[in-house]
Amino acid sequence: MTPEELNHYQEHGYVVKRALFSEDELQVWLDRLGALIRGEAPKSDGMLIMRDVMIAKGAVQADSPEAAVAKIQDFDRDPVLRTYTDHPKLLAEIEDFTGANIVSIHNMLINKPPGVDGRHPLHQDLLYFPFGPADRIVASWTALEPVMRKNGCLAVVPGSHKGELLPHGDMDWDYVNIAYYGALDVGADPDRVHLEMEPGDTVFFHPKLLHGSGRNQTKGFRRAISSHYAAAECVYPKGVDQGGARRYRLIQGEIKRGGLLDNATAASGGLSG
Ligand SMILES: O=C(O)CCC(=O)C(=O)O
Repeated sequence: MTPEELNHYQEHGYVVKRALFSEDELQVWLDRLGALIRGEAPKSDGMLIMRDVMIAKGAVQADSPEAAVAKIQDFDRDPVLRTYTDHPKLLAEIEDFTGANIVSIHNMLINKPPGVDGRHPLHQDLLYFPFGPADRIVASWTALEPVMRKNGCLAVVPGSHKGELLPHGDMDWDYVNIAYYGALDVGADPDRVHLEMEPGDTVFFHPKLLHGSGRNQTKGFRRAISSHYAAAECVYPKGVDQGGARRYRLIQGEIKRGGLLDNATAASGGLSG
């Protein structure tokens, strides 16, 4: 990151790097997404292929297997998709936020098919990461195809990362996908910026940044690939359940005593020495 990009991130809670990946690089992940949905590639351990709620409830009929899927969660053990999470071009940027010891904590492909509601309410990802400091956690989100307002691009509330983690809950909408919780008390219409992006553009954002996405009103998909990273130095507050950390993986650097992965391995003896 340049000093200007880091300033932008610190001030607004996000920064977009244009054309970080080429279309050839993206095609490998798009092909794998299709193969997984069609059952032509094996689901890796822990992977969840999540159907859209409107399809699952029979409110809309999908005209292809692809059109039924909202997202694929937790692809960290998929040998093809994890080349995104582990990509040296990404890690070079991620290191500016986490430092040298980088842990993979979550990843997903968002498919956003046409014909369903598919909105994601404004929320803060820190809800899913009960450890800190929050400033040492960061998301990458890469457009796999053109992403614009019409197909439900990301919307962010600049500066919201400077506030607290808000209470979250269920939205009062007819159809909301499982675990798409929304931040409560955000006000009727907070000032949002819509992040229109070309394939390969990548946004990095803070876990307290309020963000969400609109409905896909086109006939195509709006696909993106995303990973979350944390510094191995991150710690859980006393008494917080650390069960989720069992799935975390060190990508670069070393496990730190008392940090994320040391706690996760505590049951099997923790770190030696
Ligand atoms: O890509 C999107 O539509 C939003 C994804 C997101 O924010 C999430 O799944 O937490």
